[in-house]
Amino acid sequence: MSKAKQLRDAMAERGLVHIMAAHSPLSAILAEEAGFDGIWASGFELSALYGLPDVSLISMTQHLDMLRAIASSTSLPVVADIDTGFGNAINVIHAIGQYERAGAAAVVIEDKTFPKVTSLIAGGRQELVRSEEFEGKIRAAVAARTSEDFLVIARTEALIAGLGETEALRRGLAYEAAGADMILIHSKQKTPDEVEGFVREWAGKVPLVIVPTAYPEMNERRIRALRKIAMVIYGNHAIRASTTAMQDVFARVIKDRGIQGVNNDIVPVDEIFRIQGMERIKKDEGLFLR
Ligand code: SPV
Ligand code: MG
Repeated sequence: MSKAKQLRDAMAERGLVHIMAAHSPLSAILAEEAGFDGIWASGFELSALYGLPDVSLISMTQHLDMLRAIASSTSLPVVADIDTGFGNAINVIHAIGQYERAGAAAVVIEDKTFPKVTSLIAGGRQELVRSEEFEGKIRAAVAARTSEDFLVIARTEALIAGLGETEALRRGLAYEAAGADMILIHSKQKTPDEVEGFVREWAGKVPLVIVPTAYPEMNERRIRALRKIAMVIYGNHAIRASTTAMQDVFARVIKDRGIQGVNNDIVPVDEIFRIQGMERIKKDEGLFLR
């Protein structure tokens, strides 16, 4: 079964899928082991991995290479964050072919101008393209996919840009009419009110996606109560969790002038061997090295 079909089936069966961000095959493997339904190949996380801000500095090739490595290291479906689609509808057509072949199950395309500015930054320059232009990008993405199961998710940044609920709803419906399989509604309000208001008013037929980073109290119970959300993306928790762990351990090593204090608080090397699949290598050596 294709990963795209797997993702569609998971939503149909469970009603809601939990998608965890990853910036590397290692983080994707850990997300799979923890029990998530899919992986978010996050532009924010990959930018941060390179020590860069998420403002369209990472190239499509860099993101695609990481997505390919992630997709081949996990059995979970991967949802690709392709930002604004790397240009106009022509660039989107090219990107869809590349991402589908690289093993993505879905893409999320957002209606901001290129280069974009990361959504959650205070006072960020948030400019949207005309709705008609973005509808053309969605139509192009739908026309370019080779499998009907491959999901094209349209993300509106209307709330992030301060354009209000009416414009966000209008854009969501226009993107659905253009062929989007789902609508991602993003908000940076500190409480769920803004997104909950949008979801209650949503009259479209396609399900919604949210990224509740700014309003973390929006848990599964609250999401399910709204009935229209089929996917929740945890947008940056892999890079934040690893940053927390590294900051803590690095500071202790410097303070202790050695690694003796942290040794029992971090996973043993054997655990990394397990994740890397060293067991398999030992078996293959026994079988094939002569
Ligand atoms: C990402 O993870 O790259 C996202 C989500 O697009 S956010 O950073 O919240 O915009
Ligand atoms: Mg992003």
